[in-house]
Amino acid sequence: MKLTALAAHTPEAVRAALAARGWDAQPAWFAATGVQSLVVLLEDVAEPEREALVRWGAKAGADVLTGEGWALVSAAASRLAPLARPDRLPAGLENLAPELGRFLASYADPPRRWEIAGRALALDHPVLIGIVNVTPDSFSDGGRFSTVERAVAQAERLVAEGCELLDVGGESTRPGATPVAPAEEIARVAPVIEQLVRRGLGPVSVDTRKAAVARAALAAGAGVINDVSGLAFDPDLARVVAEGGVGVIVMHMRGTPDTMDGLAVYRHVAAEVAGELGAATARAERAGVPRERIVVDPGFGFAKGAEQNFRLLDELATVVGLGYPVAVGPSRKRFLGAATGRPVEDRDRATAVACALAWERGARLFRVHDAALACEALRVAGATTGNGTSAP
Ligand code: PMM
Repeated sequence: MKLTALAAHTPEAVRAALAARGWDAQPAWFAATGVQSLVVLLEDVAEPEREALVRWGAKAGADVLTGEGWALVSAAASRLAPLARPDRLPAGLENLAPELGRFLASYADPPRRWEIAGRALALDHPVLIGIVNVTPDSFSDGGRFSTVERAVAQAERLVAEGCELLDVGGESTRPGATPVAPAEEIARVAPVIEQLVRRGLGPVSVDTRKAAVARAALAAGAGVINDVSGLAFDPDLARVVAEGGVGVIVMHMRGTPDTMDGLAVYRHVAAEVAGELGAATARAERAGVPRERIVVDPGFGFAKGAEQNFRLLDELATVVGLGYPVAVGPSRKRFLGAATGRPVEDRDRATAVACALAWERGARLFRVHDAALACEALRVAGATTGNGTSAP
């Protein structure tokens, strides 16, 4: 007998092994995702549910680690699947089926498109979002592109380097930045968005927390709202997204740029960020935003210290498990400086590496200042790991 240890971090190795032995594409993919080992953390577990889980685990051959109110369940996807089926659920676990069913469905068939205004962006390859900041005080390129002409020139360069979406922002969200009145923010972003759309340099997203600014940006032709507050800052913003029929990036943060650094306290950063993002997407869906229009973003650097950002990058698959496409924005941020010792103007290589790692863990969209380096890194990452793209 000859033994080969297969790479098990994605279904790819098993799919390829079966395909090489004559299996058709579809059954090979389903079998490969089925044998993939998954670990789910269950919280708010009542005592009878915990007992039912332990009994099920012993019978099904799954590992169940539990404490008061929680359980970690580790098993192959195919073994977990019956727990998501109301007709095959063991008694006492009825509350588990809907959430687990949703997770398993998006795990086996991750979102392949993101619906934005009037079109969709395909997510079978890394999608670069180019940053066009029109703020006088943004932390990395503050002031350099503050006129419309300069913003357009920067946008042209970003598109030439491979960006598929341009993110225009008129308010810096770095810690301690001066808040900008809506009228001033509109005066900064609307003319730029109008010019970009007129020149066919789009689609365009607007980086704002405010409903009034979002409305003006949509009128100017924006197709996406990127809200760093995760629809928490302005209660009207979710409705503007829903009524505008546009895409939305729901980012995780806590507090406001002024207070966020003091709120970077987590017991388990990836699980808490995913939980809070789940609450934010529920806000969006309650306001009438269809699931297909929502992208989530863990918000690197927002209410997170360096170590927490790296933990989150490593455990990004936890955020991917929410079932929405994931965007990341590590570009030039402080945590990359903490690891490399490089100043803000020399962090594009570190950004490119962070993007490649994020792709490997399931991120699909990458918000960057310098597109050329990130694009190169993501081409290599994309060619190496399909991350679900080999699904038939
Ligand atoms: N970071 C910044 C601003 N907007 N939006 C999303 N979706 N994700 C981010 O990580 C993010 C963002 C801060 O960086 P900047 O001042 O360079 O734009």
